[in-house]
Amino acid sequence: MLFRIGLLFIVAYFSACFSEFVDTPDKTYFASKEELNWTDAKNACAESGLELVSILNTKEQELLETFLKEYQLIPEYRWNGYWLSGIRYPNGTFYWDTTGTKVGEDVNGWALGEPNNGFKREHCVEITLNKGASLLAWNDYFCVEERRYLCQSPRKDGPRGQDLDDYSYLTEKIDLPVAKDEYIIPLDFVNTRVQTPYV
Ligand SMILES: [Ca+2]
Repeated sequence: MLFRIGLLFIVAYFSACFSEFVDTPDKTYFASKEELNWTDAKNACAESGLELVSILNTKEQELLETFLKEYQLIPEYRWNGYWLSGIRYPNGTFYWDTTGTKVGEDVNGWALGEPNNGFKREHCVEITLNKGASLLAWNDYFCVEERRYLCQSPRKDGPRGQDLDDYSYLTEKIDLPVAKDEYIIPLDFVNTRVQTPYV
């Protein structure tokens, strides 16, 4: 009896941990159902014993794309992408937060014209449609925006990144031009997409 109760508890615990992810048999990649800002997404992965996805080489880019295609998780439109672990460090260079390696060192997945650091505030890396095409690509974007996110099982070997002392610079309040309580982001990527106000 105690064994059964213990088993039920364990199942319930892990079900709760992974309930925020799309139910797929994949043991490497996990796609969230919810949308969070980048820092919250990083923490959400960690709370489930996972880490935000980093892409270190062409094979990993292909594996991730295969996962998204296989489970029909490809973004339907440009603004429906996923956070990855890449961030612009205070020194201006992009690193994969989870491995501490430079973004784009062995595989260049940036969309055409990216990273463009719009308003000098696009510090986080997302993977989404490449300017409306069916191809997936990376884009730097505002970390305060809420996105779905991709976690992966922690790497068993390879480089490990160290957490920064302070991630708050990523999600600091952004003062953008305001029009009727809405922000207009005049990026060539989006032209006149209407944003909800940052808070
Ligand atoms: Ca960008």
